Amino acid sequence: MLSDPIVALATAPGRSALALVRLSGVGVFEIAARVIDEFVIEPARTGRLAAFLGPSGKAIDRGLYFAYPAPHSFTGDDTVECTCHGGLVVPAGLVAAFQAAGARQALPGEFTRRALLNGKLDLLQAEAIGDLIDATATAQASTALHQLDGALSRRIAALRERLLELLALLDYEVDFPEEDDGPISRERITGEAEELSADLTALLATAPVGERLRQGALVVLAGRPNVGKSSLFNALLGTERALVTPEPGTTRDTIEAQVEFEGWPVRLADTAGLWDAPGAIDRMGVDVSRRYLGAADLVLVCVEADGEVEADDRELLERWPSVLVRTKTDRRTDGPTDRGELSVSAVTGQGLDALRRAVAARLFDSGGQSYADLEPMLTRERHRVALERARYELEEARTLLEDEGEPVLVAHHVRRSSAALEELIGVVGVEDVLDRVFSRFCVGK
Ligand SMILES: Nc1nc2c(ncn2[C@@H]2O[C@H](COP(=O)(O)OP(=O)(O)O)[C@@H](O)[C@H]2O)c(=O)[nH]1
Ligand SMILES: [Mg+2]
Repeated sequence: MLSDPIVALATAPGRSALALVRLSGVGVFEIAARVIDEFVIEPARTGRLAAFLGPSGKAIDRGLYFAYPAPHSFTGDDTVECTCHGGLVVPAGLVAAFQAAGARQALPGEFTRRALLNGKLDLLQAEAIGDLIDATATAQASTALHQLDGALSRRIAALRERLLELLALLDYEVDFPEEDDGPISRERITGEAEELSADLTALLATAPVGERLRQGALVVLAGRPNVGKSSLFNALLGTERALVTPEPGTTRDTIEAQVEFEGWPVRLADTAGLWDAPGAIDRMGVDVSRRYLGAADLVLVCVEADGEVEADDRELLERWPSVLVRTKTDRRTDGPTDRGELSVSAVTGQGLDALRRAVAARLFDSGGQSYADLEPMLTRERHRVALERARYELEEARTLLEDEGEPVLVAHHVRRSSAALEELIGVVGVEDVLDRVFSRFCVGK
């Protein structure tokens, strides 16, 4: 049912000072009155201290509750939130009491889904809630918050509005075809279509960095054995994750870890590197390295400070998006390294901050300006695919316009372009899109 009463623990289960239990749907105030001692709705949205009672009337806990009469709640339906003590017993007991009183356990993302159906937020904002919760780096969180705030939604809505205006101009031409140079000139229509197409393209250009930002950029350490890749990996992580020995070929499997460079999300990978491996296992390690190189957003090609950049290294530098990193600078005796080269020591920590800064800038900056300042950004494949479809349909319309095609046909493509944007925001209830988006949510969201 669309708004039957649902209940869930909104905070992470386990040991904690407090926990939040959320109840929403039609009839939740009656259900709340069976569990919360002396429950009152008014004054709304105001915390009141009360005893929470189990089905037998025995107290489960004492805590605060808030009543949110519709439509002034997160979901848009009548809602009650209870703050109780944390841990394994009390929150579970409270959820069970609400279930015994007539609510059902919520499905993953069901609260947010209702908020969407009640027009409290759109699909882009709903996704942003998930991204904000899943963020591991500050830049991810601020982008998600911006999207939750409606920045991307407003941009998409404005584009859609202009497509609808274009449609109105075309309709006018359908209705009054004889007015050759009537109030609306063809130039005006083609000019507007061209501008719109350019704006769609500009927004699409944010997708690579936006998706990289949401998922974390993959940075791969590569280079010949023993140049200090694993040591650098550990130093950047601040823990001894990868094994380090003076023996070549210590690293076989690729190890990946989530780190933050200057607030930006990076997935750092330590590889075996590419080399003429003697044994079967070593060769498997080299194969894995190769796959990682193919997926990398940036490859750090490591060469010892007093070593030569050899043919293998040069090949890596030419083939992949990469930077040369000079390692073990503490051992170098003959003065500073070449300017513009990154040089680090895993032993002294020298150059690590500069490396983090340079990598973050390379991955997330554009001409000195951080991509995050050029918000809003497309952060998901779903966004990119929808926008590509919108642009494709608009291009079809433009081709027809140039060929003096039928305005009805042109309008058809403009309408499809606008429909792609509507699906993106969730204006039209495309159930399977909703299912896909919400299946990744946790219960209580
Ligand atoms: N002096 C010095 N030795 C290092 C440094 N980084 C790595 N090493 C040494 O170089 C050897 C190989 O290091 P390792 O990280 O396993 O290299 P990998 O094979 O490229 O992963 C080990 O004996 C390390 O102790 C460094 O910054 N300074
Ligand atoms: Mg290693």
